[in-house]
Amino acid sequence: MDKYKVTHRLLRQSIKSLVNRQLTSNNPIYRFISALPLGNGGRNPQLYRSFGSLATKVERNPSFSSLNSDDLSYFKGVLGEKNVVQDEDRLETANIDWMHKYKGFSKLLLLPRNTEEVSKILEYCNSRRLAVVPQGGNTGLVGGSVPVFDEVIINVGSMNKIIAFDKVSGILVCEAGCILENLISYLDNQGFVMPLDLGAKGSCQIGGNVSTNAGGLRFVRYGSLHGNVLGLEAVLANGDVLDMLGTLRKDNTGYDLKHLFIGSEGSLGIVTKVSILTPPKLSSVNIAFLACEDYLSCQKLLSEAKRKLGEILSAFEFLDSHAMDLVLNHLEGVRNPLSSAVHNFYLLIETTGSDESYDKEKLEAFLLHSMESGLISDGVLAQDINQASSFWRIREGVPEALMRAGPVYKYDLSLPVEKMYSLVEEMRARLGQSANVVGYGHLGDGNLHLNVSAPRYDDTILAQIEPYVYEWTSKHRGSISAEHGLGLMKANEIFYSKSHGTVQLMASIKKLLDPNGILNPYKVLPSLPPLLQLSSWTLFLTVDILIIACG
Ligand code: FAD
Ligand code: 2HG
Ligand code: ZN
Repeated sequence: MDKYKVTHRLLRQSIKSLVNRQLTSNNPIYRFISALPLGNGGRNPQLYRSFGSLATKVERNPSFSSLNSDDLSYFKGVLGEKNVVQDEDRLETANIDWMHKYKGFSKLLLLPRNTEEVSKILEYCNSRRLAVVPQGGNTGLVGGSVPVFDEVIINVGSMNKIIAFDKVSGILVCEAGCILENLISYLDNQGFVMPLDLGAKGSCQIGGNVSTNAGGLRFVRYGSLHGNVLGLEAVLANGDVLDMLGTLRKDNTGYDLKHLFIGSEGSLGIVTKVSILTPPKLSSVNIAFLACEDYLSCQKLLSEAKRKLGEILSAFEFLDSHAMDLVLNHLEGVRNPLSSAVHNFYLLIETTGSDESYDKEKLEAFLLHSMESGLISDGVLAQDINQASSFWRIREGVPEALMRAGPVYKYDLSLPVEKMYSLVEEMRARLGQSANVVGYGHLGDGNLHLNVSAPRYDDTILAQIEPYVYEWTSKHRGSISAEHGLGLMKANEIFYSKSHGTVQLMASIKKLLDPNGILNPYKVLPSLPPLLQLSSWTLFLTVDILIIACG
């Protein structure tokens, strides 16, 4: 018994000295790894350093193979020459994320056309220990959609068929490569709406949306994809096809495993088909663009809107004056629909209902009352569809405007609404003139998009932001990822929002479904030094079980 205790202590010490060299002690990954039982590694590391996070330093896992000519022949045999892409220009695009912040070095992009092909290539990659990164529209904002090193990129964009649509139930079944905007148009023609809408709709794929559990602009009305996705088909790392493509609203036959794939960012399998519940399109949509002078008024307006607009409220979005300035300065053809006076906050409120005169009356009465009580300082109601889209363009255009402004540090936080904007103000005070701190987001869902627009990517600025933002969020019991996921950027920060026990269980699930860790490595779960990656989770459990067994 004592022998085991001593061994365990020695192992812990060796791990600690290893980890100490790599991480600082105030980093939660340090605190986690220091509890692990065995360590070595860090030999001849191929290091990856991104600007996304101080802690984003990872090494290529040496257990992964490198591509060879036999691999290429195999893929060409399965997919055909033209779906095995080695063209440098196309690879360049697929290796870089939307923000141009994360860059990988993949030499291969595979374009399967059906589930069987996905299954064959994954089975092969698994047997050869070739790491892969599933990629959709590559609009992800956390570095999850691009390779870190030389992972093979798999994009199901050619799988873009609508399989079925039931006009009675509103259930849509489609392939994972369908572009979100195409689904929105298809449903519109059928008299239905997609429960998900977001600024990247022109490029993102439904498989990518499901894999990130994207939230978007109508979450306040239709809720999460965990509720709207009724079923899916996914291919596991070993090539097994999991058919969970149900179209039932109610099904309590045991564990509902589709949820594992919603929001797991390609780390557990490749989503190939999806079934989604879509609500009917209602005839009356109204949109107001409003100004508030302080954040408290925005909050009060939100609680009033929930109470007074209740069942017709379909969006409640906000942006501060910094976000508005960026949009006005960087996007062509965008103008402020309100009088030229500068306001501190802008809100976009949308209602969707079935009775035109009743809905409009309701919204107008709400706005009038809010104006009289001083919550709103100015406002305008869209008179036609063009005006409505110009209001949406302002809100949806903020990420693009930020991109055009230059380097940006993005934080996507869930926070209690009353606390949310204090973080933006504190960041402004911390950073002074060195950066432009911008706050906007889905106020109705308690989701802040804190963006720091800087003249350049700079470790000094980053050190002012992180870990402060994460600690602040954790202190207020928020989430460090409301809707964008963890990707590479926040894999090592997971402990700010999840307990050690939860992360261990997540890692066990990963190990079970993807024992060789080939699916989107270095993302979502914290990365460990190479030898730890090999077997740490099993060892962790084994040694702890031994200790428990030996008292
Ligand atoms: P990608 O970016 O290609 O991939 C994202 C992740 O999903 C990666 O980890 C990837 O490995 C994985 N993945 C992709 N396809 C599959 C698949 N078939 N199977 C398994 N894994 C897969 N997000 C929001 O939540 N709300 C918003 O309002 C919002 N607005 C945005 C606005 C803009 C302008 C931009 C650029 C991004 C926005 N995003 C938003 C972020 C982004 O998450 C979404 O755009 C979208 O969900 C990503 O889909 P994608 O097809 O581009 O996936
Ligand atoms: C949005 O709501 C997106 O516009 C992007 O989620 C947020 O750019 C961001 O930080
Ligand atoms: Zn968002």
